[in-house]
Amino acid sequence: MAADPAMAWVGLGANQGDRVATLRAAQQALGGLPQTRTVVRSSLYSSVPVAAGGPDYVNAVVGLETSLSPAALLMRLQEIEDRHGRVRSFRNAPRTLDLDLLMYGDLLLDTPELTLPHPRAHERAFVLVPLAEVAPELAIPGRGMVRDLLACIVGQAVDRLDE
Ligand code: PH2
Ligand code: MG
Ligand code: MG
Repeated sequence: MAADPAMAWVGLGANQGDRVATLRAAQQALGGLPQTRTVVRSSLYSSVPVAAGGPDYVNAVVGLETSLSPAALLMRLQEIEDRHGRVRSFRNAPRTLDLDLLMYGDLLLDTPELTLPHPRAHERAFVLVPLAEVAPELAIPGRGMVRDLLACIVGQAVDRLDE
């Protein structure tokens, strides 16, 4: 039985390898997932690592309409990360591809595998700037509207890449 589709938001990041090519390939792969279609994609942005080391990150967000469950979608995200050579070494280690499930509809979830909304999305400009480009009035459940959250952040420069 097909579930009602939900709007899921995925944050994409990379700070190793050909970051732009990887993010573009990942955007394609997300749109190609079963029972899923891409609703909106942000531009790509660069920023220095927050609470982490290594080269600058390239980040973006994608809005998906999906009938995959949160757990099934998370598994698919990890498969795409793995196909792009993701190595899981230490927390916040530099990575070829990071696909974070930021939100799944209005769902609030706190399990060892998955916390929704993403526990740090509301305080990170590298998530909020691309979200504000495509969905400034989106509410992050329990946190507030993207535009308002972004207005509260100081000192996290995020630059849009020319495409
Ligand atoms: N991801 C992290 C840690 N720090 N900093 C930026 N600028 N962009 C990221 O995607 C990022 C980060 C852990 O996933
Ligand atoms: Mg992350
Ligand atoms: Mg991650």
